[in-house]
Amino acid sequence: MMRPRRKRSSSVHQINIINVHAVVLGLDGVGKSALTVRFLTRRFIGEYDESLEMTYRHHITVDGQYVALDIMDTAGENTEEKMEKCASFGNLFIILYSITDRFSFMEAKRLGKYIRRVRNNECVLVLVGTKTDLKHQRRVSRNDGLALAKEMRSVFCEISISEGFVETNALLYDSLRLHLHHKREQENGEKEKLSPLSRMKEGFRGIYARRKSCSL
Ligand SMILES: Nc1nc2c(ncn2[C@@H]2O[C@H](COP(=O)(O)OP(=O)(O)OP(=O)(O)O)[C@@H](O)[C@H]2O)c(=O)[nH]1
Ligand SMILES: [Mg+2]
Repeated sequence: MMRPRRKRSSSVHQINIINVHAVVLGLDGVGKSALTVRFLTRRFIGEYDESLEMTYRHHITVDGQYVALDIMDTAGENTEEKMEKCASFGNLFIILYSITDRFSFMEAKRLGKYIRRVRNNECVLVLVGTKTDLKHQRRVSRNDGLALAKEMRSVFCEISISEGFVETNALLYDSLRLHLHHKREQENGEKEKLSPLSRMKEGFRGIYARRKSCSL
């Protein structure tokens, strides 16, 4: 005898997954592929045969939140066309320079400014100085890095991808945490804009503004 079908309960547990599109940017040789591979496999691989652009999908849990991370390891010259594509794909941008290479720092500045101009506040920027193990070849000071991060409204850290497994891993988690926090803030901002309370607040602001202008 066939069993009667059970009605689906409306309280079926749904897993909430957030999609994150991360883009790793920077001049040739700063460690974009090394960082991406570290994120994905926890290993450091010294050399990569080709300078190919690759996007990987990785599932990860951050503070109990499921995240489907698409991470784009960019390669080649940072042309206007490529930058446009990256800017529209990503919502989390990890911009690398090598602390041993002043030129790569200037490129990081150009890339960061471009992303901020195109995406304004819709995204999170993370500025990363790599190769801190090469202390004696340092050409970019930590203060320069901090100042640039401030200018492009990003967070900042310096790491060695080759030696610092823990710090590289922490960078990934902290970047995702920051992204989730930013997303929540933006959503709350949107909600507040639409809520009756915020409309009331707008009303009050209008009254105060008018009063102020009257008293002038
Ligand atoms: N000492 C040291 N070497 C590193 C570090 N990160 C990457 N490298 C080396 O730097 C070189 C370039 O690293 P990649 O990861 O290929 O750099 P990339 O930015 O992907 O370069 P392109 O794909 O050519 O744009 C490789 O020889 C890496 O082994 C680091 O933290 N310390
Ligand atoms: Mg590469």
